[in-house]
Amino acid sequence: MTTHQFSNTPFEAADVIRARKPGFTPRVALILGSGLGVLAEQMEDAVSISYADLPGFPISTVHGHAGELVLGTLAGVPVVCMKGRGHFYEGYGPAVMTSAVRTFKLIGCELLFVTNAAGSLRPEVDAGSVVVLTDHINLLPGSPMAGPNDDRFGPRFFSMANAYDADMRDLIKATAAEKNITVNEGVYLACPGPNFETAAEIRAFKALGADVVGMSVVPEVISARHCGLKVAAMSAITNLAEGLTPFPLSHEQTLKYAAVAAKDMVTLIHGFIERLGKT
Ligand code: R1P
Repeated sequence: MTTHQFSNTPFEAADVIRARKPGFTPRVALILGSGLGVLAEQMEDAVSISYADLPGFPISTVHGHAGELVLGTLAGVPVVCMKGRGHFYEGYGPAVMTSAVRTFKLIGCELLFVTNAAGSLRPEVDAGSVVVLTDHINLLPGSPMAGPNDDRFGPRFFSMANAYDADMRDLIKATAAEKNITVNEGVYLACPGPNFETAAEIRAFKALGADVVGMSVVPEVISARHCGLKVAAMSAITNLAEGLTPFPLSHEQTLKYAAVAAKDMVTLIHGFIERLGKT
C-alpha cells in the first residue's frame, strides 16, 4: 500500500515567517487584490518577505500584484498582508492559494480578510464602489480541496454555511455607518478567466443570483473554511460587467478604478480592524 505524501510547504513558510519576525502572532491575514496593495502602506513595524522566499506561495505574474507578504500591525492589531494573489488562470490550478492560507492558520490567524477587484452585475453599483460579499458561486473548474484530504488541516467534508461570516459583516457595516461610507452586499461569482466574461454569460450569471464577478476569491475562501479560518471579503467594483457598459473591459481599467475604490476600502478595513482589536 502506498501512503500519500502531503506537502509540508505551509509548515516551511510558517518557519520562514517566525524567523523573520520572532514572537509575531497575527490575528488577521489580508489578501489584497488587483491594485489594492496600498493598504499595506498603512502598516506599522512592517517587515516584507517576497513570495519567492515563502514555500508554497504563488509567484505573482499579474500587474498590480506585488508578490510580497507584509508582517506588521494595523490599528494596533498584528496582521499579515498578501500584496497580490495567485489566480487559477496563471496556471496554478484551483489549489493556487491553499498553501498560503494554511500558512496563515499555522502562524495563528483567526480571520482571512479577502479583497479583490470585480465587475458589477447591478447597474446601480458602479465603478469605484465597495461590495461586502455574503456568499459565492464557484464556476472554476475543480475544487482546491480535490485529491487526498490532508487531515492535519481539516476534514474531508465541510460546510460552507456562513462562509462569509455574518458577525464580521456586521462589524464591517457598523464601520461603514460610522465612517459614512456606502457599502452594498452581494454574491461573488468566480470565473476561470483570464478573458473577461461575455454578455451572454453575464445574463446567465444574473439569473443564477450573482451580483459581482471576478477571477479569484473562491479558492482562498474554500481553503480557509476547510482549515477553520473565519472569512470576511470585499470587492472593489472596477467596472460594470460586459453587456451593461459601453466601455471596453481591460486590466488597465481594473487598476484605475481599484485605486478609486481603494480609498473607501482602506478606511473601512482600517476601521474594521480597529473594532476587531477591541473584541
Ligand atoms: C482582471 O482585471 C483581474 O482583476 C481581478 C480579476 O480577478 C482578474 O485577476 O483580480 P483580483 O481578483 O486578484 O483582484
